[in-house]
Amino acid sequence: MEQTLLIIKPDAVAQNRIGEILRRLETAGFAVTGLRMQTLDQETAADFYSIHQGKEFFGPLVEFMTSGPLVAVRLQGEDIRRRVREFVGVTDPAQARPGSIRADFGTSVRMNAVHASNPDEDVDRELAFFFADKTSPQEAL
Ligand code: 3AN
Repeated sequence: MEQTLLIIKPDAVAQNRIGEILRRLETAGFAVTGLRMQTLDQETAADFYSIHQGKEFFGPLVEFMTSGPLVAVRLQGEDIRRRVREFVGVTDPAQARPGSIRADFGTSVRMNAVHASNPDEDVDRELAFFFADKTSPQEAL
């Protein structure tokens, strides 16, 4: 079964939105199979976003992602990578679908409340930053 990574970013955590975002994901039918709160150090954040190294927003992005605790959420389901990306809305909250997580809780392109892995990128690599075991509770039963 396909898995993906969603991150509740430091802006959303600081606004006490953890529960609301998890509620929306669960209500939409996405199964949470892993949950971890952590504050990234600069090196780890830079490694996580290494695909953006050299871009003008890279430094501020790393600053922001290390500015406070985040919550990593592992989700599992059929076609989950594409469905979660669709669900959270596009990168810029101002352009995101009304009612989407980014439209409701994001305040700028940088502070856009959540990260959702891009299916065209290495999702397993992203998951490995937060979840050592790849086995979901469902699979272990
Ligand atoms: P997404 O998270 O929607 O896949 P990416 O992968 O293009 O977007 O960008 C990763 C993160 O980098 C975004 N979530 C956002 O926080 C930040 N970012 C992307 N483009 C910009 C930009 N033009 N200005 C500031 N931050 C940006």
